[in-house]
Amino acid sequence: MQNHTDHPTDGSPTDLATIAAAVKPARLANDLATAAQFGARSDGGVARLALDDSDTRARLWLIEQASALGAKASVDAIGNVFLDIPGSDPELEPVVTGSHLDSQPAGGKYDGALGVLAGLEALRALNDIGFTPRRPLSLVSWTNEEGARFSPGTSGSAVFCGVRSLDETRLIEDSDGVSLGSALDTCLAELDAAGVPRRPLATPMHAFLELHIEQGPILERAGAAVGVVEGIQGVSWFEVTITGSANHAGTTPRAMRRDAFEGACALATALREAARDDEDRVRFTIGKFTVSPGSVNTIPDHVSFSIDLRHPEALTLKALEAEFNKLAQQNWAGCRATLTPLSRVEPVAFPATLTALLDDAAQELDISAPHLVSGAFHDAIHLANHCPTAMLFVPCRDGLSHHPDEHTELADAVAGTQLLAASLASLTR
Ligand code: HGY
Ligand code: MN
Ligand code: MN
Repeated sequence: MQNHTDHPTDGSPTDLATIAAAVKPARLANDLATAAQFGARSDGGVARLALDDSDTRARLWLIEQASALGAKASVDAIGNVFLDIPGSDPELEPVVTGSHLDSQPAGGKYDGALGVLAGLEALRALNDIGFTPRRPLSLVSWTNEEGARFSPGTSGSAVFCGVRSLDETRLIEDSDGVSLGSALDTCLAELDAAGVPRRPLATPMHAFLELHIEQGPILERAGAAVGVVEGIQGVSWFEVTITGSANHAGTTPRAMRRDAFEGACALATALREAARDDEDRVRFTIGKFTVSPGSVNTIPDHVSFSIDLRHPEALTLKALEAEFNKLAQQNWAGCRATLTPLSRVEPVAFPATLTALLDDAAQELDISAPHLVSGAFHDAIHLANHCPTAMLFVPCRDGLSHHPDEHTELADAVAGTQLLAASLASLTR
């Protein structure tokens, strides 16, 4: 097996084992603990919603950390923060790693943050051993991956890659009516005040690598510390509304009712039934459900709920969407329903050339890293159409995520970071 060695400016060979050994577990643990303070919840979880004050402060902290090792910070028009390390050949396209700092409202310490901080630790480790990349090397933190405050998610990477327009994205509003654009301008003003220069969108990249927690049970069950991700399943988000008529809860006979809650429950059950598959590969979730006018003694006239639908095959996803559209056109307890698509991202497969490089590095570091497909979406789903892209996963306890108890063993986080650092070094040659 070819030994991936590289010669930093001082001429000493840098094999992958030396790079991996330069990763410092205590430094990574300390960064994870510090980042978790931005938007810390009393139950040990994190609430760092996209472009809120905690998110902005976390970005400024990250910029400070990376600038201390010579990285140049910059920010683009959708708020993606880049930290660039120059290469010995600055004309070459950069190798980029990163993830997101925003969290779910009742999120964990690792979703997104681990990918950003593993990237920071990789830069530090390479810096500590005097490794000068030939290609520039960048760390990025993408804006609004989660979509919990501003839906849909992956705004930063989607706008960066030209998949969605900046102007349309700025108009998205949160549940308080605050637009993404106004929250973004507040965040950008802080970064401007800190002297962070602007940069263009869609800058070319040689490759993008993202480390992330698996957010599922596969790696833990396999007893693996790291996984090489081959692709990401497709995802479609919808909003369903049911319109009936409000009336008095006590006086209105059943025959006269057009109860939007009754209609919504019947439709939700029918949609769930349509999504039920024997192989348990379809992922169907109703995560938000609102009833109005929301009074104990008034029959609801408006109900809306969200649908998150996922599958690794584009055709199956399409067939289910068609089935959902048919169901929404039926009459539900005398009420009318609408099914509005909010976002749709096709499944992506990562290039075998890149996953093979990760396999080689894992083998050289004696890390066993099984392959798997991601059930969760990530910013890599858009980067996959911008440049050669792949991901590394580390397990999380009981596969739990999007939950305050989300946890990844430090040893697994370190193994993933070591493989990331080694793979970045190989790619920047
Ligand atoms: O929803 C997702 O798949 C991602 O974790 N935001
Ligand atoms: Mn994530
Ligand atoms: Mn997430």
